[in-house]
Amino acid sequence: MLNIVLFGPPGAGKGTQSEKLIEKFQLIHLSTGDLLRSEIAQQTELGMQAKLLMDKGELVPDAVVIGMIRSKLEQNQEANGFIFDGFPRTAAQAEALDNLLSEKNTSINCMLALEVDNEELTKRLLLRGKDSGRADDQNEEIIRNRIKEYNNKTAPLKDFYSAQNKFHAVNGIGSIDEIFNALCTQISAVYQYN
Ligand code: B4P
Repeated sequence: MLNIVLFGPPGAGKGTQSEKLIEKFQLIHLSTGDLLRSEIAQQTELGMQAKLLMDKGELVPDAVVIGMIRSKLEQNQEANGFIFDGFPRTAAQAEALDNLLSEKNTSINCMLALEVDNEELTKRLLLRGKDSGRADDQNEEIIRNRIKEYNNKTAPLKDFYSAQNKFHAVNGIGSIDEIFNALCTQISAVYQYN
């Protein structure tokens, strides 16, 4: 199996690059942001509670996102592997993911971190906000809060994966294809493929 954590601040290009990686490596895409937005669209109880936090740029409780990932792993027992996009975002989520995968006799192969500066992130998200309608992309103050949440709670996960020798940084500025090629080069260093 090939299991990749795609990491980076909001707007770094995780969703964009995930789409290309799942096609090339035939992986299942697990984006907690997409899963939460789908709950919101269906107006479930979970979705309505998550929306209150997401609209402010805050993280949703660990138990909620861990539960969503657990059930997706169970629904995809025969997968070649997974791309975890936007998950884990806290130390508790990273530990839970290691445990869930070890129950399935597998593990994370690598964490690929897209590096993009704050000015570029804000520019990209405000641009997406113009046509996506996403409340969390509309306003600079909310975007700054998302970046703050990332720096406080998510960025420390670099150390968690570095300690396992799984952390690899990739420049997230450039064309989508250039960044994709750089990600594939990193994957080929840890995983044999044709
Ligand atoms: P996510 O949906 O994960 O949102 P994101 O971080 O903003 O998305 P992403 O980084 O994938 O955006 P992309 O670069 O593709 O999370 C939203 C919210 O959900 C969180 O704030 C939180 O509240 C909640 N949540 C999700 N997961 C959670 C978890 N595990 N725990 C707790 N809460 C959780 O796209 C950005 C834009 O950049 C696009 O418009 C794209 O076209 C553009 N772009 C991409 N690559 C580019 C490039 N190379 N050059 C120029 N533009 C580029």
